[in-house]
Amino acid sequence: MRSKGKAGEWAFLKDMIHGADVIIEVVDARDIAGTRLPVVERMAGSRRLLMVANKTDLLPQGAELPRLGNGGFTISATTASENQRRALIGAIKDRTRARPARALILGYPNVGKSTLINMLAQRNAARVSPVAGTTKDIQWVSITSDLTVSDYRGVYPRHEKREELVRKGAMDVRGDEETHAHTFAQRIIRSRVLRAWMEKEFDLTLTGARSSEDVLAALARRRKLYVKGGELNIDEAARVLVRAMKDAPEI
Ligand SMILES: Nc1nc2c(ncn2[C@@H]2O[C@H](COP(=O)(O)OP(=O)(O)O)[C@@H](O)[C@H]2O)c(=O)[nH]1
Ligand SMILES: [Mg+2]
Repeated sequence: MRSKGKAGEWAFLKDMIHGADVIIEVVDARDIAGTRLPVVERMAGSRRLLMVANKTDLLPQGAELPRLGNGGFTISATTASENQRRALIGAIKDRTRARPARALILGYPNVGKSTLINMLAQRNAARVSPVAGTTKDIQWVSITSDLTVSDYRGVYPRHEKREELVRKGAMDVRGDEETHAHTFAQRIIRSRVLRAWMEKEFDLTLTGARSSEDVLAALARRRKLYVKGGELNIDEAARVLVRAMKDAPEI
């Protein structure tokens, strides 16, 4: 487990987990297996653990909601109804008899932990940002008179590969968009779902696109992105694609 490589961080988290009544593990509904935190799950124990799969609104149209075991919850923090909000509060409180209950929210960077808290609290209590690594310290937010939830920075397994973190939206790639845009463009070529998404998102056609260069060139052409002298501005196309990636139907 790591976050900014700070020594003692893991020991701190362990204490936090032991002190909390409920552990809410937020995962990305588009890649549940890839955004789980097995170490946290083990430390929390199944009785206190509530898995919440967020961003269901980004799943491909017509896709079935993932089925989670052990009373897990699927939600879109940005579009949840009042009924869903109440149901989630109920599910959290069902995990403990303690009143007030203290729930600790943990998950990868950018899965929507802060957004989820703001939705529950019905106010902007936690800072939300598309940039991974925005929530720095632990922050307790009161949801109801008998439920308090904590916001914390994103965590992930220590040995996780950088490309995997990028794929999961857990790492800030500003300044290095081109490399990542090429990787993503290659996935677009291979995935029918991503290809259809990109064609619709940017109103273009990828018929005949065989390489990541073709994909970025198609985007540059469609957006009329040129450098001086009339060549396509692939750098800018890469930045546009990277910005759009976080809302793709597959990660
Ligand atoms: N489409 C969509 N975006 C979301 C959802 N929840 C959060 N986001 C976005 O994901 C990004 C990261 O959210 P944030 O709450 O800061 O994530 P955190 O790092 O886990 O606290 C922001 O751009 C949010 O607007 C959701 O349910 N659906
Ligand atoms: Mg946050």
